[in-house]
Order: sequence, then structure tokens, then C-alpha cells
Amino acid sequence: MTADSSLTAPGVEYAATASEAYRAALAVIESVEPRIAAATRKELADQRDSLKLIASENYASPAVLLTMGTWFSDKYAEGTIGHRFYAACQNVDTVEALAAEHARELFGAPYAYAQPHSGIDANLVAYWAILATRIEAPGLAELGAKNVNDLSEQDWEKLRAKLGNQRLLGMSLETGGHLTHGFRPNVSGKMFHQRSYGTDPETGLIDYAAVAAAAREFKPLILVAGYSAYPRRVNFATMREIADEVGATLLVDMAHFAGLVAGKVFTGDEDPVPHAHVTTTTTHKSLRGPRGGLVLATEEYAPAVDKGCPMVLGGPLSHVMAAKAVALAEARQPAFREYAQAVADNAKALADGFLKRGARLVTGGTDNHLVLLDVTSFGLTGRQAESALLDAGVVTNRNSIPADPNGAWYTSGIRFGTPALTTRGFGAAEFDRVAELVVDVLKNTEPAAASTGPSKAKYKLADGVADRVHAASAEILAANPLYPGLTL
Ligand code: DSN
Repeated sequence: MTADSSLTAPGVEYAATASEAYRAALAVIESVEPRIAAATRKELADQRDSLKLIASENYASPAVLLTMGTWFSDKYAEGTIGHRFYAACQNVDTVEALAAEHARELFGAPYAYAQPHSGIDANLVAYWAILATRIEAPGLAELGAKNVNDLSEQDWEKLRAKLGNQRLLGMSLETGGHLTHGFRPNVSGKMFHQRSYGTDPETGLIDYAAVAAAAREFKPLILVAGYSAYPRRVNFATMREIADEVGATLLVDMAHFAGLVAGKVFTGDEDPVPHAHVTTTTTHKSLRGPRGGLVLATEEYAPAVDKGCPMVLGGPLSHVMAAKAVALAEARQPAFREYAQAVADNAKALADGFLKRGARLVTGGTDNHLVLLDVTSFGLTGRQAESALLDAGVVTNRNSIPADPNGAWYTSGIRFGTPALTTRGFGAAEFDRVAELVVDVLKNTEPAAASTGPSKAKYKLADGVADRVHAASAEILAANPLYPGLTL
């Protein structure tokens, strides 16, 4: 085994050992439920054979994936390191402490919490930690109590009402914010009075003066920065100034771009960690780890974040925390910086490839890992474009664009991301070819009438195009294999 588990050039020994491990694991699974073994093999084949451009997906290393398949899965460990509600958690403590240590070192954070099961969980932990620190603790002090259980029913009701009556300002969904930033279908929208800031309708960029004006007027307890479909960088120093001016806590959700922060592509004002009070992330997107979340915090918020379980979370997934530690160790290797820079360079190459072929991009380009294509210029909805691309083996997701005429279900955009294919070894030339193939599909797709009238989902892809694009992408994919040397 080599210490460098880089996926694009793994050592021969690494690939051979991983192959043996997977063959053995699949044989064991096959003996119990062969259909699951077959689906697992098929998933690898499908991932190997498609152009995966979903901005929130990646390919974790065999070391990360294999770490999840162990007996740590069987252990209950509610509580936190050294303070568990169950006995015999000494090895879970080791794992959780290592994951937190790697996260602190990688991101330069005073405190890290490795338990969240997802990005939504990480944000919930963060919200409740902020509420506990800023509302519950002073409320208890005012009432002369140390613990919520010491309050009378009447005082507890008053405090609960206060906890449930706070304000949150975040980026609007249609300009790239996330559901967990206070939107009604998500619990965050039910917990908080929410307002949104958007982007400048002309440039598509965040207008910091408008954010400041909204913050002054709304006076939120929490200002949320971060996005899942905004193709530009954010100045977190300015966001912190805005938060400080109105007495808000700055929460940055870096779920999408954590890999660019870890890889030092985003530094200074663009690195959220030194500026935010609390930073949340997923671990499986550009960070290339297992599915899960992390919370980073200043000393002020750390004690409340540390109570994430049982405050908000169920028992920690110790096997996933172990895999987070492995992935974070990988992200601390020099090769990860090269990877992160390539992710950003490749996004630019993809954007340029679209622009030179006449496509329209939200904000006119990108300077992070994602590109948002406005498919109305092809006369299509996002849903039609997504389906036609999938027919040709190009895996993307439809996404709203600012002032979207087709709403959040059909949408008018397609979001592309470079983290996954960069892991396979794609460079600028390959991403330019990807842009060419995507434009080929979209130019040859037309909306189609449905029997009940025109439908925003129906489309017709011209004959032969899917085969042509499949054949062209098969060549690039073969030249950049997924898990090279891994045979089942
Ligand atoms: N599903 C993630 C994304 O695709 O951006 C966010 O929840």
C-alpha cells in the first residue's frame, strides 16, 4: 500500500490490495443476498461508464470506502469524546478524536465536530448551537438557572417561545442558496423567521451593499453565507463585517467548496474558516470523503456544538467518522492541493468551452468548481435538458436560475461540477470536449408536445446523437479510468 491513495495514479500494490478486498467483500455479500452484490457491481460499472458532472458528487478512494465497512457500524456512542452515554467507547473516542484533529489541522479551526450524518445535520447542529449560546444560555442566566430542567413550566415556555422567534438571513434558493438556509420545506424555515438576499440581476453576482442593507433592516440573529449553485467566490471577510455590524452570528455553509478551502484555492478573504463563527460542511463533495458532515467553530460556540448529540443528532456513525478521518488525512497530503486547483481550472475550461460555443452561463462564467448553464438559450427547460443529456450518458442535475421562468421543479438551468471527473484525471482539454458533447446534445434536442398539451418534461433528442456522444465519451472515459487497476 502506498500512503498516497491518489485515485488517478494509485500504486500497483494499492490497486491489487483494494481489488482483493472488494472481491472478498462481494463474495461474502453474494452468499447472503446476491442481488445486492449484483447491484453493487452494476453501480461501479455505471459510474465507470458515465460522464458524472453532478457538482455535489465525487469518487472517494478505496481507503475511504473500505473504512466504512467495519464493526464500528455496530457500536452505539451517543455523547462526545470522553463523555458517552454508553460503555466501551474507547475506540470510537480514538476515531472521533482523529477525525476532529485532522479537520482542525486541515482547516486551521480551533474546534471541529465530526459527528453530523449529513450537511443538513451539520446545519441543524450549528443552528441549535447558536441558539443555545446566544438565546438559551443568557435566558437561563437571567432566570438564575443553570439547566433547562431547573426551570418552571412557565419559564421554560417563555424561553422556548424566544428560541422559536429568531431571525435568519441567507442566500435565496433561486440565486444559489440551499434549502437548509431557512426555506419553508426544510425544518430551518419552520424554526426561523427567514429573509433572503439575492444577486445583482445584471451581473448575477452577490451585491454586498444589498446584503448589508437587508441585514440592517432585518437584524438577523444568524447571517448565512454559502451556496450550492452559485458559480462564484464569496468574500467572507465582508460577510463577517456585515454580521458584526448588526450583531449577527456568521454561519458559513461550505458544503460545496470545502475541497477548494482544504486545497488552499480559496485563501484570505475567500477562506470562510477564519471569518465565520461557525462553519459547516459535507465531507463527500469536493472534499472527496464519505457521505457525512462536519462543523467547525470558534471557542465561543464549541461547547454547544459539542452537544450536537443528543441535542439534534442520533447515535454517531462511528464507521463513517473513521472514514472521515481517512479522507481528511488524504486531503492533508500535497496531492490534494493539486487536485483542488485542477477542479477550479477545469471548471473554467468547461465554462470557456460552453461560452465559445454560444451557450449562456449564469454570471457569465465561474471561479469555483461549478458552472450553471441557462438552457433557455436552447429553447429547453432544465428537466428536458437533464433527460436528454442522461440519454447520452451525461449525468447532471437540473437547477433553478435567478428569476427562473420554469419554477423549481422543471427549472431553466443545468448545474455542472468538475470535482468527480477531475478525480478521474480529466484536464482542460477533456472538459472542453465535454462542453462540445453537451452542446451537441442540447442543440439536437427539441421540446415535444405531450398528449395532454405541451409539457415542460417532454423532449425529442435527434436520432443518432445519443450514440455519437456515448461513443465519444467512452474514449475519454477509457483514457481516464475510474479506480485504475481495480478489478472485481
Ligand atoms: N444535494 C446537494 C447538492 O446537490 O447541492 C445539496 O443538498
